Amino acid sequence: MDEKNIPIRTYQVCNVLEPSQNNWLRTDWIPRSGAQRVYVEVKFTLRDCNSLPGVTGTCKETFNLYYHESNEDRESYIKESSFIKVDTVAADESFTQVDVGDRIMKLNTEVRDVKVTTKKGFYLAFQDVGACIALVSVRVFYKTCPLTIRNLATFPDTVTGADTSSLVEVRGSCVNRSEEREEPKMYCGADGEWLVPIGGCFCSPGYEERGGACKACTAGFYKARSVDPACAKCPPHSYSLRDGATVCDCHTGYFRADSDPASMSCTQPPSAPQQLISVVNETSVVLEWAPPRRLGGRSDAIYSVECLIFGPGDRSISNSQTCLPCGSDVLFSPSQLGLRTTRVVVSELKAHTRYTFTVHARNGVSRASGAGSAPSVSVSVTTNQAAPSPVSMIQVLDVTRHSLLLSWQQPDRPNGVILEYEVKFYEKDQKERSYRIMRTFSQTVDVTGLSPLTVYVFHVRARTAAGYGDFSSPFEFSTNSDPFPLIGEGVNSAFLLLSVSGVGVLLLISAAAFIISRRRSKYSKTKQDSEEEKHLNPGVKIYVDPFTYEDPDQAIHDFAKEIDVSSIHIEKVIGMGEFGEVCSGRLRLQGKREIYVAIKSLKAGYSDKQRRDFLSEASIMGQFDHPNIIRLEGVVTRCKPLMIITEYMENGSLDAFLRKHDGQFTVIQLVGMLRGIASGMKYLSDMNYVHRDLAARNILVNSNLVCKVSDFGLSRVLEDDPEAAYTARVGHIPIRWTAPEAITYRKFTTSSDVWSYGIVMWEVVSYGERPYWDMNNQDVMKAVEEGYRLPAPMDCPVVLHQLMLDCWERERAERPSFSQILNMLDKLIRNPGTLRLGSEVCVSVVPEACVPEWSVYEWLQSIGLEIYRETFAAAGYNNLESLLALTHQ
Ligand code: ACK
Repeated sequence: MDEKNIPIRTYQVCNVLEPSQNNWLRTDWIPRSGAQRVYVEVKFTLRDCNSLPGVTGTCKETFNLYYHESNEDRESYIKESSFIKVDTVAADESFTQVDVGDRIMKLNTEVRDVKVTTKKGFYLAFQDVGACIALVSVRVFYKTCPLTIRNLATFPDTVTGADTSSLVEVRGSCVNRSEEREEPKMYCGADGEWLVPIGGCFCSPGYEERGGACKACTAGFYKARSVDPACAKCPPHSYSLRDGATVCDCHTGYFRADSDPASMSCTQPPSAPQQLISVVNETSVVLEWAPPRRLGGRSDAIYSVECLIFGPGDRSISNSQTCLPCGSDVLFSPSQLGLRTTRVVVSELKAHTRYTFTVHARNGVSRASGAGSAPSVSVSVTTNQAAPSPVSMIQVLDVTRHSLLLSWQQPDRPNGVILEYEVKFYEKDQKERSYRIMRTFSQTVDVTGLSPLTVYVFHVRARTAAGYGDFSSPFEFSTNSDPFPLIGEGVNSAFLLLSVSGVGVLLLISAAAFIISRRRSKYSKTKQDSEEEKHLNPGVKIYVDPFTYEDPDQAIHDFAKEIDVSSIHIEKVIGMGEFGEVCSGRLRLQGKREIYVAIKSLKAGYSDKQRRDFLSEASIMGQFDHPNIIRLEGVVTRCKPLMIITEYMENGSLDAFLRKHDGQFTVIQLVGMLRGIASGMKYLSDMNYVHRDLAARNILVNSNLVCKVSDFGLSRVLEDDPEAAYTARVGHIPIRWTAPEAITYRKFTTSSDVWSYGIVMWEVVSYGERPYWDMNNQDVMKAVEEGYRLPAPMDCPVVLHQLMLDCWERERAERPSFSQILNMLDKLIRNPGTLRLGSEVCVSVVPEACVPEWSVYEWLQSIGLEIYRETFAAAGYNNLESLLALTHQ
């Protein structure tokens, strides 16, 4: 009968009075159906040996669970020795049979899991060694991560991996009507939970996400690109009649340019420009107009100016005039086509000539509209009489000691018949104080009566009926001085020499100035950097980088005590460090009691650099003095091997220690460890020391569970940490402990140490689990970059996980300081109620922000000491405040 007196069938055995029991019960063959780890849930009842009258030491209160993997589904006999033991199962609740009618029966449920990977199936067996036990039910199951859709990718029902920490990497496939944004990936955790979604899909154009699927945009809506988040209403003057539109069609009379985005309204070509006016200035015309009345809903109207010239037409018809496009010599400023302004200056026109200018307006949809010529407005003008344009070029044809023969071209725009040219010239030295004028009908002039070896300046201008044009720009020529027949040659050689050397000197001066200015700016930057970085705090000790010492031995001398090797007694090797063995032993210094120490030694055959790196750890450690920082006892440098002696930490490194004691500590104890680490880190950060490799493996634990930060070698981040991964940009970095900015651009700060501290918190609460499990470094970096953060470990209070998440803020300025973390942990320790699983508590790193209600009894209960309730009450400890006064004694 069960607890409710309902009959149940059981397998039972109760040979408690007979010694040497070995009774076996075996299941049929169980196919494993692809499972790699199966769970066995056993329900059973067990009699309390003490309640059985007359039993001796032979009575047991446990049974053993075994399994045997096999491909045979009908093995008739399996040897005992072929079974592998899963566990010895004890009851949480045993029962005492008071008497037959009034018994208190307790049903136990125990679950064990076992890896089954080698054969098609397995048998389970139960071994009784003398208990009084009834097996009520056995349920065998395995776990899967159920089919799910994440980021629009479908992930199939996936059987979990073989090990409790294994993650099965699963690639998702994009749901219907979607396309890959970045390869969708997730991990199936051992508990059947999906973890770390990376990448995903976008709904295709014409579709949007609704309820994890891609649904077509309805009529009147559209989606042009897969990256667009959702369907949007058709923009003005457009429509969509069918579902799944990727673009909306334009209403009649409205258009879309090729370059218009689908989100833009449909538009129209512009109407004609308005109010065209012209102002003639001799042979130039200024045209100005107003923009079209209708711009068609666009702002990209441009204008072009068409120019027609009226000329004498067919000579056989009197007075006939033809109209032709203007020649390419007409200038338009700023341009003739593609004008965005409403003003243009047309110059270089012929004098006394009739022109028609037509200004056309177009916009982005003028071509799409298919309309022939663009709407326009025209004006006709006749240019005025105008003087000839200046002569553009004067050449010298012949030179003598007293004459220069010059020639030039007719001006580009004579604007009429040229009646004569006027030549003005003067000696260059004289400037225009005295000049001479010569006039000529031809385009050459022989200028005589000049002085030898003299530079003259010439200007030429033309005259028509409309008067003189402007003078040409100045042209300089020199007369000869025999025996130097060529103009200019030799004249400037001295000057040239001077200039060359002058330029040389100038270059030298500027180069020197440049170098000096660079040096100065670098100096000032260095100065600024160092000032900024150190924000020196008077009275606070600042860590000194031993690598700033020219002589490393001086640094060691300043920060570490030399120990005589005879006072060290090495006992055994406890591990391997980067530089050699790590041993434990004893140290007896004169006048002090003997203490246990750890001894790191530098193996023989080291290089100078190795020696320096090895001793740098001692030079750093020797500067610290804090209960949560590993203490340096001293160094041996006067004889070989070189040694670094530190205090001995009985429990070794924290990660291994926690793995060894999985699940054995209370939350308060774990928080106590974290508090110690935070306190050590606060001390380091106050000293301006950035650790760079904070991880549980670099924390040591002593026999009192006190955690101390260790591993201070400067080179260690780059070399000796087995976790340090090589990345192309940044060298060796322990990726899963390091803040993104430190990975990406080597920005190592106290805030990046805070990030690592968050990872250490996660390691501690999960009893040494590997952060991000067996994901590879690339995936870890990608996931973190995409905002993924480690989930709360099993049984992790919400407050602690929130604190981890705060440490993993992307913006480093948003992360808490070690001092805030320390405050927070202190508060949690003082108010253990906040550490209840999933409790709705105020989560804050700001001191005094939250103080939950919690009784002394609840506190005692949470640490398993509720039996002392009365004792506490009797001693007057009635509220949590009063507990603060408690000492160890
Ligand atoms: O995990 P462990 O036992 O703790 O193995 C490593 C090994 O030496 C190589 O570093 C141990 N170790 C290092 N320093 C100390 C120390 N001060 N006290 C105890 N063990 C230490 C560490």
